[in-house]
Amino acid sequence: NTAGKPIRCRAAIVRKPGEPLVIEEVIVAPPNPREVRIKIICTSLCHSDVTFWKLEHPPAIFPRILGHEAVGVVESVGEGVHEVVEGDTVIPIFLPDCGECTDCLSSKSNLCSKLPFSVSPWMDRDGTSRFTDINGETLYHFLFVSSFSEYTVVDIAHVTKIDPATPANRACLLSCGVSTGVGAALKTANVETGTTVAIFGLGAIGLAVAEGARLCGAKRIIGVDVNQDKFEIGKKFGVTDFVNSRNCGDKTVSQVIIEMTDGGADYCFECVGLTSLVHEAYSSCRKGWGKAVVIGVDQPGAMLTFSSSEVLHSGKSLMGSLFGGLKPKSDIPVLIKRYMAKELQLDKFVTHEVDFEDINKAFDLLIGGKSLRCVIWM
Ligand code: CXF
Ligand code: ZN
Repeated sequence: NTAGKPIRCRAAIVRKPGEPLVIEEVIVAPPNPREVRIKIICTSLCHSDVTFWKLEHPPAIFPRILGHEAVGVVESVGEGVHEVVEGDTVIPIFLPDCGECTDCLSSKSNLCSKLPFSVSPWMDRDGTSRFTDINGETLYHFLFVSSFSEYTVVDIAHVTKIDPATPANRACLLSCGVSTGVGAALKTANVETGTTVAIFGLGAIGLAVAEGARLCGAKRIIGVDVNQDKFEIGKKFGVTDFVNSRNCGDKTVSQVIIEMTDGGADYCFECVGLTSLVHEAYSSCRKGWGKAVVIGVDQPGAMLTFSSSEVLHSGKSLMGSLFGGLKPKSDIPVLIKRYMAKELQLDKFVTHEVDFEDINKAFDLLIGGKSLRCVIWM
């Protein structure tokens, strides 16, 4: 029995920005009150891992254990944890759900105000780390999850219990990217049957928006990308039309979409993280009721510019969507049920699977645009 004792196990550590991860022995402390220690079964690589792996500018947040899309089994729980017990199958999620604050109690928000979301290198509640290397040096956390480790410690507000029958290499996808895209269509935009959707960027998130829009019964799903090959891939996820943004001649993408749809799409999703594309997405929305949803993450401080009249005369909405507007503890089990009922399709997101030793291959595949999701088995 390991409860209450430090655990020595393997973790993939980023020592310097952009350098290959190194698998080392680390010490994982027991969980503090309201924390859970989890044995990771498998994890998958999301673009945010790559973004923070490369992040150079000071202060340097290294050495660090990345990884935030995962599934695991509870090894032990800290004081005051009653929601899960040893042996439960859980998904750690970067977005907290304390269950007590005004936002968590409201069906209209997924932005917990007791533990406001930030990109912190520590545990959420007390700003400390549970990881040290074998020389006693502190290792930083990532997005309150740090799943590139055989064991990790996660605050109970960031833990969702799931059906243990869910295949692990599918469950982990719901921990970040796929949930974000599917949720943005289902929950943030609330796409209606028979409507038209435009998706800017057909990476895993954009394709997950397509999957969500398909589930909602959208009639037309227009994919926008610079890479023509994305149309064939997109078709597997319900994309019906394609705009190659490099091939629009002297027209803007929004002009092309407005012509294709006789006035604009009902819902537009920005899944790249470029303010210029957010503007194009807004312009591509139908006046009167169009909704533009921002999912992509641009550089910190990047600004959006809109003229007063283009907003005033438009009647459109511009919405931000973190984790697809989903409330982790209540909405993720519903997505799992829909997967088990063969409604929500997850299989086609997994293009590659590797063993933990080969974690750097997962980085190469994602950076090279070869993979949607690469599952890493611990
Ligand atoms: C993102 C969400 C926005 C801030 C950075 C991290 N989450 C997961 O990929
Ligand atoms: Zn992510």
